[in-house]
Amino acid sequence: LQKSGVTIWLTGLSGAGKSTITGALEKKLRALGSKVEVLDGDIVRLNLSKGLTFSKEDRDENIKRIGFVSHLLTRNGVIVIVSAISPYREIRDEVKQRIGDFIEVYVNSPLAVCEERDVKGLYKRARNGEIKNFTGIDDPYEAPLDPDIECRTDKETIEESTEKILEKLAELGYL
Ligand code: GGZ
Repeated sequence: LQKSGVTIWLTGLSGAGKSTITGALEKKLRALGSKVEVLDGDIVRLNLSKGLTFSKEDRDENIKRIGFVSHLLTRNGVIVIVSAISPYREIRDEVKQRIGDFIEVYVNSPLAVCEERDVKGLYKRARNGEIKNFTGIDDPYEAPLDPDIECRTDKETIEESTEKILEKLAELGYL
């Protein structure tokens, strides 16, 4: 019997740790023999969503496209890991309804911590005004009200965050 696919959707600020958790989770799932695909916002924006800006309209369009592809994969038994800021609640909820087999993970680290890490130097540039509409600085982030999982990446390790997601997958029968 083929197991049902599922979309694991990681939402959170830039620098919160979405990509890091995604990488660790992908590795674990592959080791377990699962079929996995990753849709990472900054890579999707080089391909599927090339040319889209960071306006609300374009962010929503980006999320719709990612949601569409995730749906196709999910219904074919793939475990899809999405890593995208996806700052707007309404479009996240819409995608969740559409896909059904969906686990929302709030990758939550305080803005101050993300800004302190500033892995790519983007927060500094946003503070300087070199980048406009940067999430958390001069653009909104609407946190999930009732996520399936919350990872406090400022307080827990990558391993702990990854384990929580794996446990949830097992609990819901996706593993
Ligand atoms: C937020 C931005 C912006 C602005 C460029 N706001 O941490 P990163 O660098 O590597 O990933 C972020 C990525 C955000 O793309 P998403 O597709 O995840 O966003 S959304 O879901 O809102 O469509 C960040 C970089 O692009 N980046 N400019 N203004 N992040």
